[in-house]
Amino acid sequence: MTELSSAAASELTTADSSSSATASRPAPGTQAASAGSHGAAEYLEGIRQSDRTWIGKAITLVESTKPKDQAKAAELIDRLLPLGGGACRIGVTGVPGAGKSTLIDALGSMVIQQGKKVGVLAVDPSSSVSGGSILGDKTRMNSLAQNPNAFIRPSPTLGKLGGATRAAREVLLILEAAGYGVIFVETVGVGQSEAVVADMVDFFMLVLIPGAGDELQGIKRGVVELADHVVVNKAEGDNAARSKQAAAYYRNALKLLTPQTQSWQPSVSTCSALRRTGLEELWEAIEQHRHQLLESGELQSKRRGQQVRWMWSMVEDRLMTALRQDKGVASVLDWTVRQVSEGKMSPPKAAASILEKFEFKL
Ligand SMILES: Nc1nc2c(ncn2[C@@H]2O[C@H](COP(=O)(O)OP(=O)(O)O)[C@@H](O)[C@H]2O)c(=O)[nH]1
Ligand SMILES: [Mg+2]
Repeated sequence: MTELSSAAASELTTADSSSSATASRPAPGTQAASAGSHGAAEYLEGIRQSDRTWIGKAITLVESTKPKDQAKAAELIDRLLPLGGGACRIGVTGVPGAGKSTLIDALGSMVIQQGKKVGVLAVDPSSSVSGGSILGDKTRMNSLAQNPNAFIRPSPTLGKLGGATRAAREVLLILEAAGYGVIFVETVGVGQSEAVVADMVDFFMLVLIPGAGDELQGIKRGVVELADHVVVNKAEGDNAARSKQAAAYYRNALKLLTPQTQSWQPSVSTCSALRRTGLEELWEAIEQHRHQLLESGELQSKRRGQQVRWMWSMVEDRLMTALRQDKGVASVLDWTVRQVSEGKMSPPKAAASILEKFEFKL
């Protein structure tokens, strides 16, 4: 197995971490006041010390929709950026029931035994509707939930994907700055969430189960194209042979696609998350991928691209939030929507009249 050297890891950080040290260094946990009254420096120090209480508080802060909290969160993120970048970020997608959480639990436990700390977050656009999946995930990650070297954080969606994206990226950075060397981001294969998650991780894997006949059941082709690795799970007992067939099918299918990165041809393996078999091979693929992309410089350029897209998604997010809150826009919105739906006004004209009313202020 290739171990990521610390020099290579620090190559990925965007700035000199010594410049991020803050003037005030209060002892974490000694502040009695409410979370809202803390300064960014206090959060920063707590995170640097990997204090779970402070990590939790910081996550609550970045997930907050209050403008005051958002300003503080932005400052915190600014200070955290130089501390981040060292973790191996792994995205995990697949249909509900494929075994993603079970696999993260098994793989996470394995890498903790190698001396690493593991963070897990979930981006689940359906949880605002179903409300129950978060609890489900926790019960499926029994080993990690009890492990002091693991931090599991289900990410609330704030009702829309944009909000989930923003918070998830920031939570990832908090965990990374707190010294979590391996971070898993789980997402269900719904809507655009896979693409969003693929754009915040280094390695994106698709978890499949050997399907009856149609190997592409429930999986959109676009998701396969995003994958750096396809793992066929539940490959045990009666399923073992079918899993091998499915793996062979995907090996061929992936050869026909243009790889996302020049230095990595997507790989395929089988495993049983339940029996904990095939995990070494899977981890080997993750490390190999990391090694190749570091060597070629593609990991750095990939992350640079992600940072720029993160910026644009925040711009879009804030513009849309401001637009929805704008009084002038609100005064014409319902009427305009009705005009368009009744065919009395063209969509371009309606868009223009909404934007005319919009007065953007930060
Ligand atoms: N037989 C078998 N069942 C598994 C395996 N991995 C997960 N499961 C089961 O599949 C169900 C869904 O697992 P879960 O991890 O919650 O799937 P997720 O929705 O993709 O996160 C649970 O009942 C698991 O126990 C496996 O390797 N073999
Ligand atoms: Mg799950």
